[in-house]
Amino acid sequence: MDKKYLLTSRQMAQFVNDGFLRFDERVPDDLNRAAGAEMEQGLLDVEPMGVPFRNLWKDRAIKKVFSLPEVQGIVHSLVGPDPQYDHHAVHIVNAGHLIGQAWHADAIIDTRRTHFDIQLFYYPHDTPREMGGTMFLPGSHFRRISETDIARYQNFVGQVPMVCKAGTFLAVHHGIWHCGQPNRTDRIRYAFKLRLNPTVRQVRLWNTEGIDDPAIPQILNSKHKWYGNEGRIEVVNRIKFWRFLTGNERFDVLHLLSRIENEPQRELQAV
Ligand SMILES: O=C(O)CCC(=O)C(=O)O
Ligand SMILES: [Fe+2]
Repeated sequence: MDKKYLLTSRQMAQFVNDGFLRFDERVPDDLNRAAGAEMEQGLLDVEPMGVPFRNLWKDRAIKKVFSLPEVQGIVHSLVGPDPQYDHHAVHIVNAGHLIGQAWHADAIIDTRRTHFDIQLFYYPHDTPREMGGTMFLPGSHFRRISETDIARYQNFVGQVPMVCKAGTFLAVHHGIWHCGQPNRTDRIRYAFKLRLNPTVRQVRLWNTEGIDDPAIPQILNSKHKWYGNEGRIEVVNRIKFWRFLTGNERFDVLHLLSRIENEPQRELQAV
């Protein structure tokens, strides 16, 4: 894998913070059209969970999308070089469908704290706001919920609708909260979601040149507004995740984790 396609340490830190990374207009138009046609025509069958992703959809345009060097570099950086197919879905929101989907996280019956799957969301055509887009909540991925536990919420400060041009995709942590938005246009909206499982330990899989960049603790300490008073808990979650990703068990930000790890065992005797 050519290093230039791998994520940088700053991008990884941003992924740790937000639970996703966004890549705008990366897929060429002819491929967008061909992949979009495969979605419209229902040509992309569900495959058995756990098969190597490399073996799937060999003659399909969608496979060409996921074989673009940049996409491969992103996948490699997050789940390694040879991930497993978990499932995919072609998300279809009909023209004039005015009901928003409930906030949820996908397929979470999951007690893992550090190991993670990714979901790639790919938008083959322009998705203006009136078409909805998928709404995402940055920084929600550590708050593990079971499917639609959060469905009673409507809007969050800092939520981000995927308003984008054709050929845009996101790489998302599996815990992220999201929901499909109403489609007020007279065109059907398509979005493709692919979930991949790692087959290797997710440690230093990206371009780690900038791993000691002093900007990283600052990135990891930036809070999302919707956290309210609980911002520091999320920074602790990020520190733990960064330790897992880097293998550096001493990494800390503002002494937050080393303070709570301080449990001295030495007993002094009164004289
Ligand atoms: O339609 C969308 O943009 C998202 C749909 C979704 O998240 C789902 O059905 O699980
Ligand atoms: Fe979903």
